[in-house]
Amino acid sequence: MTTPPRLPAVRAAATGFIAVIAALGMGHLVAGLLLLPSASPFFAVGNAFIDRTPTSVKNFAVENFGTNDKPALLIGMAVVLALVGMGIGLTSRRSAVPGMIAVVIVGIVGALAVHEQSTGSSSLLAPAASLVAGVGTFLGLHRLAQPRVTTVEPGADQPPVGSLGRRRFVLGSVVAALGALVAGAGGFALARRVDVTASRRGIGELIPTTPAPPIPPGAAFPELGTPPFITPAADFYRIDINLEVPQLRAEDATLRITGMVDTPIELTFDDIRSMPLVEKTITMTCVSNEVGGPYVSTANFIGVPLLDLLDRAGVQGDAQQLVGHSADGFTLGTPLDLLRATGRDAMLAIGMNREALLPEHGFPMRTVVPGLYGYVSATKWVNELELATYDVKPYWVERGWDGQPPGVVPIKISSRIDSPSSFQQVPGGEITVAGTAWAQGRGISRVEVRFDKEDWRPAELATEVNPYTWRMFRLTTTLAPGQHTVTCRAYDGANVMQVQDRLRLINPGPVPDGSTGWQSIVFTVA
Ligand SMILES: Nc1nc2c(c(=O)[nH]1)N[C@H]1C(S)=C(S)[C@@H](COP(=O)(O)O)O[C@H]1N2
Ligand SMILES: [Mo]
Repeated sequence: MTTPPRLPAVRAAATGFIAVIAALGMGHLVAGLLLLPSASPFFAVGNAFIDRTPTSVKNFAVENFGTNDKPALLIGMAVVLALVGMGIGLTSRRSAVPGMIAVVIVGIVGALAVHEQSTGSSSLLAPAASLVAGVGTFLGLHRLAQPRVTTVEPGADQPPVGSLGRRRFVLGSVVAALGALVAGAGGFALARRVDVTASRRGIGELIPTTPAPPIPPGAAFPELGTPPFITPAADFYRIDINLEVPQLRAEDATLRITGMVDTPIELTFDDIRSMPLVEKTITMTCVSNEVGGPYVSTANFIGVPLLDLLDRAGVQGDAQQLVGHSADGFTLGTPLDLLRATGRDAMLAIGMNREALLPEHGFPMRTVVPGLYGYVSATKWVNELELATYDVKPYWVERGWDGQPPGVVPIKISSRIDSPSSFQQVPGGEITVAGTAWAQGRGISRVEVRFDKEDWRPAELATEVNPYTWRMFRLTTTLAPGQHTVTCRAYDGANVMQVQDRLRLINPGPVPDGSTGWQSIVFTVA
């Protein structure tokens, strides 16, 4: 008995690698067929990873995995999986058994992630198909990868050893890899069958019964570098826990009001759309925004007052928070006292800037509570509003964040220099500093600007729109050529000054705590 020849290392590695891609492609295809993107093992593992981000870096996770682009995580996962695949191949140069066991283990990890991330037992069909594709591809390629031992008569023309075997292996690998890519792409296409675009288009322009007052001229200085007063929906900052934007149709959407209420109610999107719609100009902010950061935007939100909806259901006296449940599995809790303090300004929104919400901002419905950070106020893709005590722990509270007063604070006074930008070289002569300040709920009454170690000077404020919105400022001066530092600080409507001390996101004390500190920019005058 001779032992079978060892597989060449490259073929072994390729075998494992392609088996892994085949498994992922098939999983994605079946998830697409099922219309359950979260059943795709690749996304499920990514989301499970986000869920397990340790406490110390969760703020990092919110900021970086929460924004529009999550390539870092997805690319990192792809690289790790490629290496795992190659490793699996290399353990199986003599026999296919170790690799098969490894493929099955990877498959089980994927299935567990899907089980955790996706509801319904049918979602497990995706990892099951993945496993079958992975094992099948691995065994098939492993067989093709065996070098053929050809006995050649002495003196005869020899084909290069293994050339026939190599051709068959290369062909098999290419077919398997292409199949995997086509399956994966098919999965993406199928998941799009939920035609959100058509559903949004069907809604058309949203005209409020009670429009917001028009934005007065002079409310922003975009020509000087501030953002426009109203942020176009496509530029509105985005923060959420998802790798894939939930794809929901308005036609299928319902909102239930449950928990500590006299009569639970259920409303369809159409029910809500046909109520009198109000429009409010509101500036939203994320608690994870650093000093000078971009997670602040303003829109004309259109919807119905949340408190009107709650009145219909009848909130019981001992309820403490309103817990929003979302189609992505996310939950957040708004303290009822803080919600009530906003009167009829808090809303269940179905539109932004006269259009249906964009999918990434919660289409078809979300909540907006002015004056509070997003993580305690702004449930996107909301499908249930539950009245509860603080015993119910929403998503971030479960992960160690504060969910009730006094830990839940109103948005802190902040100001940001939009122009000049850091290390910008500005022409000599007159220079203008322009920026944005916000303290939703109290409004901004004053902004001061300081150059180098000079005295503070009052900046000119843009016209106030309402206390729930940001307020732009500007100041023009002449400076000597050379390097300068400009600093700004704002005061709220009660004349309270913005806190000077830098509070970074990761710090002792309540978590999360919005950032504080005065922003300084260094620039050069030519
Ligand atoms: N369903 C859902 N809603 C959510 C979140 C989320 O992860 N999932 N994140 C919250 C956070 S932390 C913020 S700051 C706001 C951001 O809303 P935007 O992306 O529309 O700006 O959404 C909130 N609502
Ligand atoms: Mo946030």
